[in-house]
Amino acid sequence: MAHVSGTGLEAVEREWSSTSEQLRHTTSAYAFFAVLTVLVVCVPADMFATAVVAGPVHYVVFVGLLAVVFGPIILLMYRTALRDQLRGHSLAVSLQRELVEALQGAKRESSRREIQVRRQEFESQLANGLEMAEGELEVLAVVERALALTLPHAPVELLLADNSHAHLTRVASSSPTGEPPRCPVDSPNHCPAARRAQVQRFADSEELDACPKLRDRAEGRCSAACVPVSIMGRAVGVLHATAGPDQRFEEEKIEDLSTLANLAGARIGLLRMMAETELQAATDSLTGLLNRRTLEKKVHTLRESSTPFALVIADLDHFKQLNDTYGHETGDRSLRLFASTLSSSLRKEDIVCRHGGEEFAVVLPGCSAEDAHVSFEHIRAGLAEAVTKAGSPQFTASFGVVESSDDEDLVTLISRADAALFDAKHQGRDRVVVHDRNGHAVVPAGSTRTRAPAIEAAQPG
Ligand code: GH3
Ligand code: MG
Ligand code: MG
Repeated sequence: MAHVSGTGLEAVEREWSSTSEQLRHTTSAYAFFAVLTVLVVCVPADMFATAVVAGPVHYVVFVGLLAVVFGPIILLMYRTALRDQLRGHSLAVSLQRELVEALQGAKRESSRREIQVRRQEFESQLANGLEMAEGELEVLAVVERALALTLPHAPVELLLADNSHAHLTRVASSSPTGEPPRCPVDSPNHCPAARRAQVQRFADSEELDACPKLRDRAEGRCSAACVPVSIMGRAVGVLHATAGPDQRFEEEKIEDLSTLANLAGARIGLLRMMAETELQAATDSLTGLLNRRTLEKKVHTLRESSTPFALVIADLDHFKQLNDTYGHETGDRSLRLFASTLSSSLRKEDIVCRHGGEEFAVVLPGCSAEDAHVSFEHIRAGLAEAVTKAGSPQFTASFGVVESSDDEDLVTLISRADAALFDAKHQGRDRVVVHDRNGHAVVPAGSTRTRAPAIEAAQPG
């Protein structure tokens, strides 16, 4: 646009300078003509008038002669000057018009550049802020601040689906009144913006083609803009903003919301992917329990905080036989059942891990061996119930329990717990055996289970 105006301006300028040049030539020609006329016309006319009449009357003849000769010439010169003047005027007018247009074009261009610079600044600040956010909560805090910056005078919210992708919940909002728009949509499938993966603008909630979710709002009629949010290529949320029925959202604001939706969706997607990868690396795929490496890390953390703990090694009894009789898949199901029985029976802070094969390790922070014994007697009883309830082939488990001490590393502790487990197997399986740090079986107070004769014999006294 500015380029077109500039070209027009140049053409008019060229014409203007050629006209000025022409005017200069005309003026010089007129001057030359005047001198020539004086010499060629005035002198002979005076001589002629003096010759024809004497006395002062010869002036009348002289003037008459000049009028006859110069009348048409002056008229012609006047018309030429007038035409040049008109042409100059029209050129000046179009020059002025071109100038105004060029100025307007430049203004438009400069405001477009300003918007572009502001948007780039917003985008880079947002990307920076999101990049620093380490968890979804921090991402949502950045989103909330960005919403307040983008639409300081309108209520706006971010609705995001949970892990099942079925339910939308409000996870961030901003509003001048403190009241978010409260869109009643409950799932991405029921939101036109998320379903179509396209920005939706609604000028008035009462219009025929307005989103049904805009009707009957507490604040009455409204206009709205809904921007879909995609995470890992799937539209699972929406940025929803409302305003008065006669107030349309500027295109620039909608572009900012789209930028926010894109960057926040990408960041949340990345964080979810990283969490998933970390989870995969930390857990066992069959049972979902922590793996041995994670157990080692967690025990290391306990050691750093000098927290005492009980360690239990559990092993399914005659599991090979169960596999051989019912097949590997039934075996896998039994492993999952045992894992879920452990997890559901223990505290949140207990560390439950699949140690390998049909062997499990459990760390109970702050627990004595005696407490652990009580807990695992309950688990042993609970397992029988759970197996019956699940309709799986019956199986039992044996448990070896030890208590941590500051000077023993995890390997030593595990080998002590293994020894206790070995005793449990040796005594006939389906039982909990506690060992002290010397490797001696301990009968916890209140235990009703009788010890195996071999162990009884080994005990002093
Ligand atoms: P015990 O009571 O002495 O522990 O006897 P057991 O049969 O349980 O012990 P053994 O070490 O002889 O056999 C362990 C079996 O566990 C052998 C193996 O096939 C089975 N097993 C190990 N990992 C898995 C698994 O991931 N899935 C299934 N289905 N079976 C497994
Ligand atoms: Mg076994
Ligand atoms: Mg085993």
